[in-house]
Amino acid sequence: MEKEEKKFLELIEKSHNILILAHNGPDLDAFCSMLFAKIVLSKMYPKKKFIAQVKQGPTINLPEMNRLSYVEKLDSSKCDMILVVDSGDITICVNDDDNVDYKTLPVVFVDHHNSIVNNGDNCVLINHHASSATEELYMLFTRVFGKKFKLDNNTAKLVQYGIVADTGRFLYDLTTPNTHRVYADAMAVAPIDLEDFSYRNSKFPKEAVIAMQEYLKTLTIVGDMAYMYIDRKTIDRVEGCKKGVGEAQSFIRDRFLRFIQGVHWGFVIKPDPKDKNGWFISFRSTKGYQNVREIAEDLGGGGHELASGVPFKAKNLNEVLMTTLSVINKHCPDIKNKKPIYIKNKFLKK
Ligand SMILES: [Mn+2]
Repeated sequence: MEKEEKKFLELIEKSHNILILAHNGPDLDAFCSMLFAKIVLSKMYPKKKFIAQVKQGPTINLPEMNRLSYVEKLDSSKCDMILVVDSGDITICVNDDDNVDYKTLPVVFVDHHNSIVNNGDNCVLINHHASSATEELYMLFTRVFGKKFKLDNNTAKLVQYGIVADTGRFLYDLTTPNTHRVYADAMAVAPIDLEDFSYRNSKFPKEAVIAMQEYLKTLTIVGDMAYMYIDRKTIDRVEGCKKGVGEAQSFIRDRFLRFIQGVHWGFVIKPDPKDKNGWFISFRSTKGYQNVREIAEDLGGGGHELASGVPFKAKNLNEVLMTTLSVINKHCPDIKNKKPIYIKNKFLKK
């Protein structure tokens, strides 16, 4: 057992009420790992209370999701320990108006992301860079509880959902042989219906269609790159646009942009709703094509070779677009010499 794991057990044994948290705007792996932790730890320590607080629920039905505690503000006042899953950074889990005393209470993080943040001396970090927080927790429980830890039908399903969600059905590089081994263990207990899950998990709200239409109007293809954007003015002008803009952006970015024949990479732009001079540029690419991390870094952002992003400050969309295109031209000389095809680009015609 590693010293962090020993510390984790020591802290739980000393505590009575343990608050379980995940990052803001939790994704499926965050919900699954919160529930997984709560169910397993409650069974191991029946006299202790484990409270998994959330402000919103998951978008699909998960086993035992009624065991999440819905709150308006996160509150640690009745707790003597905090367990954070699927994040290694407390500041993305707790907002200023929450009542979480993470500066004095002991905090244990069970995370799998690459970014390592120093949260303070009262914090313990367990992170082996697994595919998902659920895989990370499964390995942790196996190591610290040994044979006493056993999956039941519900926890087996949570493990599978978490892994499938974070690996995109085993497509992403973070899938390892161990990910498959853990998945197989869980599947042997109670398999989930992967087909049905993927179908439900790819749904988007009706409202997103309005913003999607606005994105599509701006589609521009230059060589093997494509881009789309939405302006603040459009969001304000077009009725119903605001509500679905976030979902529309992820759909356009992840499921449309690179799927146009001849297009292998590109970017989408959207305004930051909290800052009138703030914008987000998101790049996506396909293996074997453009390294979009270099471009994002040059614009002041970062990320991975095939998925990167930039928070950008500019007075208007034109400035964001022109800066982005000039950085792209610098990195990709062939793009520079290609003539853009505007699908319906009112913005540039002006
Ligand atoms: Mn995760």
